[in-house]
Amino acid sequence: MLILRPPRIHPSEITDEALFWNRRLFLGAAVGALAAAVPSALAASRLPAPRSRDDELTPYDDVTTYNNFYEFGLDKRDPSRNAHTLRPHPWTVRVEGEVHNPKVYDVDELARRYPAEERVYRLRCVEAWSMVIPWLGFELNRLLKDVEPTSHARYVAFQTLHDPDQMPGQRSGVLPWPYVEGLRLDEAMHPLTILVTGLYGKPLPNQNGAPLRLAVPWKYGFKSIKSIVRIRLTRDQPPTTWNLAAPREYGFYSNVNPDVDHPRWSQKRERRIGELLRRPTLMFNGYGDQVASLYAGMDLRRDY
Ligand SMILES: Nc1nc2c(c(=O)[nH]1)N[C@H]1C(S)=C(S)[C@@H](COP(=O)(O)O)O[C@H]1N2
Ligand SMILES: [Mo]
Repeated sequence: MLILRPPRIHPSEITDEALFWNRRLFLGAAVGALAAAVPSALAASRLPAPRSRDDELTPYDDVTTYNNFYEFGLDKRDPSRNAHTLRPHPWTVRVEGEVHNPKVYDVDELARRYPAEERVYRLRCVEAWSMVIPWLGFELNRLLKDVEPTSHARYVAFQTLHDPDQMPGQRSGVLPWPYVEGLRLDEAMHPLTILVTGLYGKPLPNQNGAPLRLAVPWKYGFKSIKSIVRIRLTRDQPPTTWNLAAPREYGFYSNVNPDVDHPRWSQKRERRIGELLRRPTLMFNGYGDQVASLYAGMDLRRDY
């Protein structure tokens, strides 16, 4: 993300705000085309897919070949080329810290315990591109309730695997390893926050963060940490990788916000992968109805 240049916005691309808000539609009715791609066992638990032309699913090929996963290189194509060295099975995830009931889960056990449902979410990268992805996963709050947070738990810290043999990019110094992320406990408990185990009705490809990654759709994509091995409940706000790398540019909250520009480029508009013209970025990535109350009274310019 550090290496990107600001997108140039041509005046002709700017949509009139009122027109845009009228056009805006929420994810709602089912899309028939997807059904064919989803095994029948999964189809039963399927949630609504986009109804709007504005939110067509990003093709599988783009979702799986245009990735950010610096453990496998910096180019968007690198993860799909290089992530075969990752061995997502067997895999364990520790859940620990300020909990009464710490656990070590095997991912297969997790999958049995929390059957996957489909969630179609917009993913908005801080680099000002976006995708619409049919994830498979389950609400993180289910796992957190299971381990019984203590009254001191206020944040949740996440950590990616640290193994340069499986993740060769960790031999470079582009970021401090392992990749870490964090949420406030109420954000982590929010029903939109999911642990992802698949996409397009299939197991999660390595380049998308197999076997388990986060999806927090109202935040910039880098909050959605991949290939998680540890989840730790904490009293204090945990460090996060991009904040460590460039604190002025990447805050802890990183809510999608068209009114708070990145110091080196605008966040007002975005390019939906597969489209030519940029579209306006929505506050909280369009999920404001559901999440704005989490930030009542906060100054989102200060807490960026
Ligand atoms: N461990 C780890 N997680 C990560 C990243 C990364 O480099 N390493 N990149 C983040 C960024 S910047 C984005 S935009 C999303 C991209 O997810 P996708 O490749 O599945 O679209 O993953 C996030 N999770
Ligand atoms: Mo990103």
